[in-house]
Amino acid sequence: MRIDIFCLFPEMFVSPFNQSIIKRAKEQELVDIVIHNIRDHTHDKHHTADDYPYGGGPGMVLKPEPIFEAIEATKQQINPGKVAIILLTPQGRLFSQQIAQELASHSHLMLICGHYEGVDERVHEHLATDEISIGDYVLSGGEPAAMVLVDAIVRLIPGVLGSQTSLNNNSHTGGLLEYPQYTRPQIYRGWPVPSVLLSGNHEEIARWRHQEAISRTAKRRPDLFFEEGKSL
Ligand code: 6GU
Repeated sequence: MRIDIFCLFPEMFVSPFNQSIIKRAKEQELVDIVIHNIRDHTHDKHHTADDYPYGGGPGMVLKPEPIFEAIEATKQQINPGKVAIILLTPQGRLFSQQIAQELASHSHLMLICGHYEGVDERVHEHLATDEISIGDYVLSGGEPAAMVLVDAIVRLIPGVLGSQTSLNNNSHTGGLLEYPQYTRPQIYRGWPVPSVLLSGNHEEIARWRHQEAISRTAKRRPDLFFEEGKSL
């Protein structure tokens, strides 16, 4: 998979993309992540990427030209296959495990990080093919949201994680939160590991874990039970 990210602060990605799973996925050439500075596609002396909003009001708006030109220049370099052009914005559809799975099946993603009061509406209307938000709160820019998407998507690319089972047992994959996990020591500060986990009875253990996942989800995230089309 190839992922191009278009943003104003490319350096923000350096450390997060050079650690852990994403670092390994890049080294194994399972993903190629290219960061672009939108400012490199401005033409004026001051490399202006933003401007005042028409009609007045507070803040600045990202100009359309450098964003269109950055995306078009990159599209030309790469074989003209299907690419999802995703604008990161608090106005987008809410990111979820299901959307991560959907995006993981693409061979090429382009992520545009919004900033300031917003992005010129023509980017929304005529360039982006999708708009995504990572939650109902305001970030000062789309870069952290792009990191969240990349992390959630890259770990789903076949071969990136060690075992497929660690993919399937996670919170949200099956519409439930994950069951509680324990490791050694067996008793820590007087708090014991549930005895069923020491029993060696795999059927019992699976049943206990499923029950825990259900009761935990009901208690902490009752909304997950009432998602459309969901049944337990
Ligand atoms: Cl994608 N961008 C910004 N600026 N704020 C957000 C967001 C995105 N998702 C949630 N809040």
